[in-house]
Amino acid sequence: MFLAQEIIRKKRDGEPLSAEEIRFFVNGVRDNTVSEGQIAALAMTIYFHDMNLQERVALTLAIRDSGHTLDWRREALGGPVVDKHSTGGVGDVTSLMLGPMIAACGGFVPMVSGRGLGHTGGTLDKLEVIPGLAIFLDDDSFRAQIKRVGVAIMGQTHSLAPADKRIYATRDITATVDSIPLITASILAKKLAEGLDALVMDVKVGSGALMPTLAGSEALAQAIVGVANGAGCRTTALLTDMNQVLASSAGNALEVREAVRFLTNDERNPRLFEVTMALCSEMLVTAGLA
Ligand code: IUR
Repeated sequence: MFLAQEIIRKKRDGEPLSAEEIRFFVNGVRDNTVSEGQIAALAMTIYFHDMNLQERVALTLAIRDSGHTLDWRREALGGPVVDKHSTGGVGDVTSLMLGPMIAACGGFVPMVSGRGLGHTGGTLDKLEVIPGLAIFLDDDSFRAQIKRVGVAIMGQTHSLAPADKRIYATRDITATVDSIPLITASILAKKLAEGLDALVMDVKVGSGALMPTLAGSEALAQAIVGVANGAGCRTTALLTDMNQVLASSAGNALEVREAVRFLTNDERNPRLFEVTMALCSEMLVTAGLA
């Protein structure tokens, strides 16, 4: 048994936290026994003191395990479960091509996607423009679609990494969003809940990126690769340019149309083609399909 304020004090005084302390705090976030003020205090002390690799892995796994996680063993899929995640860009519609491309190569892509953050659109926002498309699937339909066609993209349900929602909401109003250990845990907790064998991160670099400097993007990419592999998921990252719009279009409906035109070979913007092919080959290699 721990006390949230003692965990905050320990981190405030520069001592690393144990996996048990981190899990206790994160479960308290989920169960509402840890207050918003306590989340804010711990986030701020992590912002200033950083976290070592063990703490980062423990934070990621504790947030992942705060909710429902997917396990594909009983589906006997016969191929690796792999996903790609981008830190967000303008005209970044690569997920809509990579899902079917990887499925066509024998991989299985259970993509749980989010909405846009800041000026970037999320995959969910894009899919929502297709009239009648169900963007929230129940567990059985999601599994059945993965088994049948190899790819499914859906929105994050309340049961996926629920502690992340409260932590992110508190970071957003306390100037603690831009902390590498907190960003890493937030992104990876949700991705690792998909039960992946392999993950490729597309970390954007440039004026339109989450991390505006090259050094910041490199540090984030290295943090994500280190933590994800430490958590048992084979992971690599590419740094890709976000000084310009990635596609020929920007805007949810236009980008979905461009993705379809890309897949049917009617129009392939060279920049979008280069990034999509680079991510696709990285996914195939990381997942062991090539
Ligand atoms: N995306 C996330 O899922 N979490 C974060 O903290 C950020 C981006 I910043």
